[in-house]
Amino acid sequence: MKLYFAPMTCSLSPHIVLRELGLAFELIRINNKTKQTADGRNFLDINPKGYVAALVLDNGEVLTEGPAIIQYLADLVPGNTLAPANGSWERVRLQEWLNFISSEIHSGCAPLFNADFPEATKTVFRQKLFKRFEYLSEALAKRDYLMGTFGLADGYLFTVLKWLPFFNIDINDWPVLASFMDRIESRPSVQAAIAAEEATQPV
Ligand SMILES: N[C@@H](CCC(=O)N[C@@H](CS)C(=O)NCC(=O)O)C(=O)O
Repeated sequence: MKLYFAPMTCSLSPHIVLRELGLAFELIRINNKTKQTADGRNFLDINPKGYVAALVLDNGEVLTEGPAIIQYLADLVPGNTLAPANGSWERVRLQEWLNFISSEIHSGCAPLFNADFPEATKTVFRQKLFKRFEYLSEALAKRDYLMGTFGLADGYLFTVLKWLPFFNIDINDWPVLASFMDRIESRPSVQAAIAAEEATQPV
């Protein structure tokens, strides 16, 4: 399998999952501006949507969309603890979290990266995000991980909350979330993924 990624973007989430599961994979960096890949291709030929992450399977199939990729990976390893069994009620709960992270936090952060938006507009998006952080704080005050034990949703949430310093948002304003971030960052898979991304050469 090949994971096309850009450092510290949402592709960190499937990268963490690959390492948690001990799956063999090749990590290929892309330049998200030029869409050139480190293996000499035009990324748009791999994912015409133009964004990471993209997982290329050994049979040539290309899978995109972070929540789909990480569930596919977890299902490759039966009995793993990252995702409840497909078809179970608990799996639906996981999908509820993944959708929340994708649509409310990941997409909620996107406008804050946009240099063309005026500060007043960004404040509206910030306030909406803060409401979501309150909700997450309440959930994580009751348990260390979103589904009780470490799993797919935690790696994804960690990935998107890691962007907050770019927006001058201090995670310490939500102490429960700050502890969550420390907990996830201490995992060997997470440290290895971050180090491996940092060690790649710019394209
Ligand atoms: N819906 C996609 C969104 C992926 C996405 O937002 N990727 C960003 C990085 S976090 C990206 O590569 N943006 C570059 C672009 O859109 O040109 C998913 O959930 O995987």
